[in-house]
Amino acid sequence: MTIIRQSNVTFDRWPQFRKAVKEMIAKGTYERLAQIHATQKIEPDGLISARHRMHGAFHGPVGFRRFLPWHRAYLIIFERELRTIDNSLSLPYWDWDNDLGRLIGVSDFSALSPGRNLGLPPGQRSENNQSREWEFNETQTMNLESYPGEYFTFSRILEGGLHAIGHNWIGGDMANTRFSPNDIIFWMHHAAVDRVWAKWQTNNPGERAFLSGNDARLDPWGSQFTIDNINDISDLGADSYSYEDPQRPATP
Ligand SMILES: [Cu+2]
Repeated sequence: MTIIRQSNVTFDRWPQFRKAVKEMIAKGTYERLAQIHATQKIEPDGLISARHRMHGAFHGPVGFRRFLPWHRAYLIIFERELRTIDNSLSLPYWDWDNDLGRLIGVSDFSALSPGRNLGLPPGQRSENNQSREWEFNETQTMNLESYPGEYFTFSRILEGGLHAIGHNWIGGDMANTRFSPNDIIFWMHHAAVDRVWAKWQTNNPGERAFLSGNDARLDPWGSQFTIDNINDISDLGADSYSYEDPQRPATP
């Protein structure tokens, strides 16, 4: 396995990463990928929703089950593009707990997004008390990694909790359910979510998304990914990857 996803705090290839993303933007690849998340369709009941049903918040139970595998495939497609340009690259993850709102490596880099509306890093006070405060905490992340329950509940807690918190704390396009991938931090935030899932999977080897038929199709990628192979990040052939652990305080 050659692909190791590092924390944004320790990632050592920012210049190469920026260059590759700029190239993706220039070629139109970045926009094409971002559009996949934004595409909508009209449901039989007349509601407009995301074509790929990848969020529980909008698609109920099926969405909660598709959320993690669908975004895992989406990140792999993004990482493949990066590596086509420079195969020394991998996607860093936003190390919520060590980064502490500093956005190391990505603070002044927003890809297609016009801007962010950031919340306050820990310990900073707003004068008018109206800014959103930093909401991540390490204990929450670690508790989720070792969450003892089943997949559905785990996924629901992860999507509605840490995942939603990150989108909203960054604000701007990131807080938009369609256009969030316009901001480069989208990919790193979702890698952080994916890392928590990967960690949880090693603790709960029997737990699966339990999707079948059309619900299990990770569209629009045809049969490239199936629920079975996407479950194991070390068994994805040339796309196999692993996560470098975040730095954690030593347990006494
Ligand atoms: Cu998201």
